[in-house]
Amino acid sequence: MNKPLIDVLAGVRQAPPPVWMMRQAGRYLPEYRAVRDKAGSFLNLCFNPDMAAEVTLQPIRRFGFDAAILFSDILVIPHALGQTVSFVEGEGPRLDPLTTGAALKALPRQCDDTILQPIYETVRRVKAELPEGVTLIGFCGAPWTVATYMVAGQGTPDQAPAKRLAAADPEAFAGLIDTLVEASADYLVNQLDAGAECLQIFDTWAGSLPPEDFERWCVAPTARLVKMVRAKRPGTRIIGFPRGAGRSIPHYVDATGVDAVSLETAIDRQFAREQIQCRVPVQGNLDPEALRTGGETLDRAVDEVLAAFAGGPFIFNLGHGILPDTPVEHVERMLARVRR
Ligand code: 1CP
Repeated sequence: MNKPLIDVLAGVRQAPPPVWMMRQAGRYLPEYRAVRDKAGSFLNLCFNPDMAAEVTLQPIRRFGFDAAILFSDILVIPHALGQTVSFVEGEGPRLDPLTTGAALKALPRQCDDTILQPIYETVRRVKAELPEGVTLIGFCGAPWTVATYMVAGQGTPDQAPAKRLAAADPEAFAGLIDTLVEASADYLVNQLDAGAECLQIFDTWAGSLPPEDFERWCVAPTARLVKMVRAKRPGTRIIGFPRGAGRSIPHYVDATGVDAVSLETAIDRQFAREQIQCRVPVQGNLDPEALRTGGETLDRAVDEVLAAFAGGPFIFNLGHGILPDTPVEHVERMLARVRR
């Protein structure tokens, strides 16, 4: 049976477009909260294949999305590189910050693979249970975005700590980025071997860098990552999400070789259609805030996204992750409207 999402990634428009949501397994679902409470910590959930497979499949069962995304986090890579990582309820990730070039140079070059094995087991279990036609997406964080958390020790509004360290000791920072490229390539290849059918690279903070640094810390490392994965597993379909990169996205596409791009909410739609969708299939763009609001605001927002992009190869999705206080009925309403 054909998989609509894979067909779109190959450049073939589908009507209606395939649909999934970033962060579709998460706090807005009561069944997720039940498993999350049982797991204790967030990392326990990520590293327990029974529970991680269960929450990956929950939104597929409830809504019938066209894709499942492995339940994990971009910060399992720093964890497997030996950095202390935890998640504070209601606040987000906390890592032991790496504030000096010396601290970066002291990091191991490779992940402790035994730590990541349970994640590959999750992929195998999800794959075995996935309904026909549903695509399993593997993922990692882009080197720059992961590095911002490793240096700052938490999420930051402006990524200043990472920028500062990259400026103060570019050689050590380049070493960190290289380590992340190699570790992420291995991690993605292992996800493919366990059953992932395509990949997404999340570069949440791609938009915070000036052009030269965007080139050095986002575009070039992502290009190397894509190339390394395809050298080992030729033909792998990869979606890039350079959030905030706006008018630099056409260049990002050409330079990295990604097969598709996920679009944030704020992008100029005419630009995205004429300069991005003419190059590669696109995904995303629905405002998570409109989904939370629901009603006619949501209907209008869905229609605007469809009008802008559904004429070409397109995957319906949000411009960023679903907000935790989004009512489940709004997701049902969105799906009904996309698929009507
Ligand atoms: O149980 C909880 O409430 C924890 C919340 C949560 C969840 C559900 C975190 C903590 N991570 C996740 C899962 C997750 N994270 C997935 C699973 C698949 C999915 O359903 O989409 C994915 C793909 C991610 C990716 C991720 N983690 C990104 C990139 C995408 C994005 O949202 O920008 C980033 C930046 C992270 C770091 C992270 N992990 C968790 C939080 C709250 C954050 C952001 C923290 C911050 O910047 O302050």
